[in-house]
This record gives sequence, C-alpha cells and structure tokens, in this order.
Amino acid sequence: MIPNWLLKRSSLTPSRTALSFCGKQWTFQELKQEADLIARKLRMNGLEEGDRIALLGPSNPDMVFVIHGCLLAGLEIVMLNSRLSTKEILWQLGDANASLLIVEDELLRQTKIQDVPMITFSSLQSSEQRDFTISKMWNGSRTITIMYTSGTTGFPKGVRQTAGNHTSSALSSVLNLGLTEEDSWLCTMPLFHISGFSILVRSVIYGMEVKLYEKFDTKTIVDEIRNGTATRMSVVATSLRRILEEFEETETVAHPTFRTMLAGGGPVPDDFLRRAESRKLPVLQTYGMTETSSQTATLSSEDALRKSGSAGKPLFFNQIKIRDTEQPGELGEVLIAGPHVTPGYIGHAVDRDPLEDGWLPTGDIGYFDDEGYLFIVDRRSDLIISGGENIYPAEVENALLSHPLVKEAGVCGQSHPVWGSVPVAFIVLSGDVAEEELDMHCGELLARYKIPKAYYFVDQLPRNASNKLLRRELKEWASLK
Ligand code: S0N
Ligand code: AMP
Ligand code: MG
Ligand code: MG
Ligand code: MG
Repeated sequence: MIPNWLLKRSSLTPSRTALSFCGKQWTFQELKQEADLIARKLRMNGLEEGDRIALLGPSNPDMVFVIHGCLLAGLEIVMLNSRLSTKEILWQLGDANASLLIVEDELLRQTKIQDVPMITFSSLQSSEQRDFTISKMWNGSRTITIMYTSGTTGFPKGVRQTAGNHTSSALSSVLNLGLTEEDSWLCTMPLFHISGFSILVRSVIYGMEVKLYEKFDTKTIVDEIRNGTATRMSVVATSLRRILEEFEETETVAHPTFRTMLAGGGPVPDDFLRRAESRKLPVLQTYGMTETSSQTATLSSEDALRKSGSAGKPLFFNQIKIRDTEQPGELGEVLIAGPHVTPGYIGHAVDRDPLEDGWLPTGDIGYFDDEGYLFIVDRRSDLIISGGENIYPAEVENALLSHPLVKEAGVCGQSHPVWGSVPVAFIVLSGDVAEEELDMHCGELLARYKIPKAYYFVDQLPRNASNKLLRRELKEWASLK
C-alpha cells in the first residue's frame, strides 16, 4: 500500500510551499484544500472511485488542482496532449472510453470538441459538492494516469502508470539527485507528458516546491537559473538550446545553488553538454520514457563531466540490459525492468503485454561501457523526435494516403537545427496537388508538429522485391536534400 500522496504530504509539512505560478504561491495545506474541493465537486458530477476521466488543460494552477482533485477522488486520469488535432483527441477519447472529459474553457473553444460527455473547468468550479471519505492509502496497482504514446502502426497506445510506478520513479530519482529544503523544480514541460507530470509527483512525495510555467519564456526561465530562485529543471534538447543561447548572448552563468538540469526525452547533442559546462550549468543526461514513468537511468553529478554523453547508470530500483549481450561496448536493443515499468495498456492495446520474458523492449539501441554506463546511440524503429514530441512515420503516411490524389507516401525524419528532427514526405501523386493543400489536409488530421516540413514529389518510392518500403533508403534520400 502507498499513502495518498497529498493527504500524507499536507499532514507532514502543511506550511511548506507546494506550488508557485506568476508570483502566487500555495502551501501543501492550501493545495490539499483546493484539491479536496475539486474532489467533492467531481463526486457531485457522478464520478466514483475507479472511474476513468480524460483531462485536457494547460500548465496552470487550476490544472494542478484538478489533477490532485481527481487523485483524491480515486479517478484514473487520461492525460490528453493539447498539441494534438481535434481528430486525434477524439480518437484517444474513444479508445480510452473515458466517462467524462474535463476540459479547460479556452482549450474547448480552440479544439471545438463536441458530442462527448464533458465538463469545463469553470462549470466544475461552480458545481455543488458531495461529501465522501477520501482513502488514506492507495493500492500500489491503482492506475493514476494514462498517457498515449505513438506506435509503429500509426495508432497510439494508452500506457497505464500506477501509484507504484510513479512512487518508485520519484524515489529512484531522489536517491540519485538528493534533496535539500531549498529545492524547487522549474516545470516548463507539459503536464500531459510524464516529463512534466513526474515533477508534480516528486513535489508531493518529497515536499518540494514546483515553479510552474504555462509557456516556455526563455528569458524568465534563465533569470530563475542565474538568480538562484530555482534549483532543478527538466528539459529536452530544444529547450536546452534556447537556454544556452540566452546565457551565451548575455555572457552570464548559472547561480551556484542551481543543482540539476535533467536533459532527456531524445538525443542531447554532445556539443550542448560542453557549452553547458562553460555556463556552469550542471546538465545530467537522463534516459526515460512514458512506459517507465520517466527516468530509468540518469547520470549522477559526480560523473557528469567524466562521462559526458552517457545517460548514466540504471537508478536504484531499476535494471537495464542489452539484448543478447553482456559484453561492454556491444550494441543492442535496450531492455528495461523494474517497479517503474507499466503493467500494460488500455483500449485497443489492452491485451498486448508490454513485457517479453519480464523485460520491456524499448526499440532503442545502446551499449554499456566497461564501467557500466549506458550510452543510447539510435532507435531500432523509425521514431522521429521533434522538440521532444514523438512522431511515427506511419501516422503521417496514413494521413497523406487519405488524400484522394496521393498514391504513395513515405515519411522519415530529417535533421533540423531547431527541433532536432522533423518529418519530411516523399510522395507519388496521381494528379496535381499543391503543397499548401497537403498541409491543409494533414492539418485537419494531425498535430501541427507532425505535418511534414517538406514534400518531395517522386515517381516511385524505394521498395524491395516484396514491395516493402525501404526506410533506410528513404532516410538517405532525405539526408541528400
Ligand atoms: C520545446 C517546446 C517548449 C517548444 O514549444 P513552444 O516554444 O512553447 O512552442 P509554441 O509557442 O507552443 O508554438 C510555436 C510553434 O512551434 C511549433 N512547435 C511547438 N513544439 C514543437 C515541437 N516539439 N516540434 C515541432 N514544432 C513545435 C508549434 O506548432 C508552433 O508552430 P505553428 O504556429 O506552425 O503551429 C515544446 O515543444 C515542449 O515543451 N517540448 C517538450 C515535450 C516533452 O516534454 N517531451 C518529453 C516526452 N518524454 C517523456 O516525457 C519521457 C522522458 C522524461 O520523462 C524526461 C524528459 C526530459 C527530462 C526529464 C525527464 C524525466 O525522466 O524526468
Ligand atoms: P516517450 O515515450 O515519448 O517518452 O519517448 C521515449 C523515447 O525517447 C525513448 O524510447 C527514446 O527513443 C527517446 N529518449 C529518451 N531519452 C533519451 C536519451 N537520453 N537519449 C536518446 N533518446 C532518448
Ligand atoms: Mg510518446
Ligand atoms: Mg519523447
Ligand atoms: Mg489516397
């Protein structure tokens, strides 16, 4: 059993700061009061323990109150990515079979979602309340969150993350990073990704402040780092690049009390690590994923410089091995085991076991050096990671192929100075179509970051004798463009 995070935390350190946002602060006691109110309103709206709801909201305090309110009410939360197209969101709502969508008013206006059972943040706020007894203890196998992650087939899978998964992940993290009373974690990562959500979990388990930002405003964020008003932060390479550029342009360095910048969610260029060092910015590379409720391996601060480029060692409770080899330096697929690994999926993938012989196959290629440090070098599958958002070629190809004049489509990643990698499309047409029309067509179906950044019109796609698309060759074509 696991203690109800917020009940326990608010009884241990009620007057410590839990959350700050735009100059306003909430203690753990205040956070509990806000969440408690939401939980009772959710009950009034017919939601009972074990029910599944979907949540679509921005990174602001109301969203945090709703998240904790749902947890106090015993609900499973499907965290929806607000960058997705309305069609993609509706697909996930259907797949998850959620009993209610809780949606922030502005996002409802933008997405124009209709015909699903829903309640807006404002109508939830003005609801009546119903009293009930909040469970003090949670079963470790209780599903806390469900996050959709794209799949090779083009259909995303809803990944379950249990109370046990989240708790062990937070504990592993702190055993590596340590904790002081001054710690405060800057959260600019979306709360709908595990990169952001895991910061909220660490906060309630450790009794640590979260400094929440709705938008990634580079200058304000760098001010927090150089003034020493925050001590930890999580970033992807794209946000790290912005931070480095701001430090370099202003010729400033990080404050000595700033302790850790966790960098992951995709490859982190070596050059960024060197530039960070000269700005006194302690960047630790981490390797994590949705299926592992965030970090599996992270470099420790004492190894940061000596092992630059490595994602570190598996954290305290976690295990990693390379498929079919124990030989240092030998490349293979990364396999993961530990209490942080998802018990499985929901919806169309509910019967699919995420494990093979007790290990989670990741699709990533890596090796251990002779001192046991993990290096991630590549992906086995064709995942494109653009600014920390994942795109599988199949979902973009399916969208393109649904256009009546697109006969064949092959999508692959092309390296990009801002986003790391972006999707580009090779297309065989059966009639005249302008690029703008393809953009519009994709925009109806896909999140904007998935729309191809370039279309290359060709007579045929590279295929083998059995007509299978040769993705490696496609990538070579893209690298020559
Ligand atoms: C990089 C971010 C911040 C960029 O967003 P920004 O600047 O706020 O953009 P907008 O103003 O919203 O939009 C402006 C234009 O840019 C386009 N755009 C936005 N994002 C992208 C993108 N990623 N790719 C391509 N284009 C993008 C918009 O579409 C808009 O253009 P137009 O007008 O044409 O539409 C933002 O993308 C961001 O926050 N990225 C990070 C996402 C993330 O968190 N990924 C990680 C997911 N993985 C995990 O959670 C597991 C790993 C993990 O947990 C972890 C990762 C890192 C560190 C620690 C951990 C951990 O284990 O704890
Ligand atoms: P997601 O499920 O969206 O969190 O994506 C997880 C994927 O991001 C992993 O399977 C890797 O392909 C990639 N990834 C995460 N961390 C790293 C890292 N440190 N280096 C390279 N790739 C990473
Ligand atoms: Mg994903
Ligand atoms: Mg990612
Ligand atoms: Mg077609």
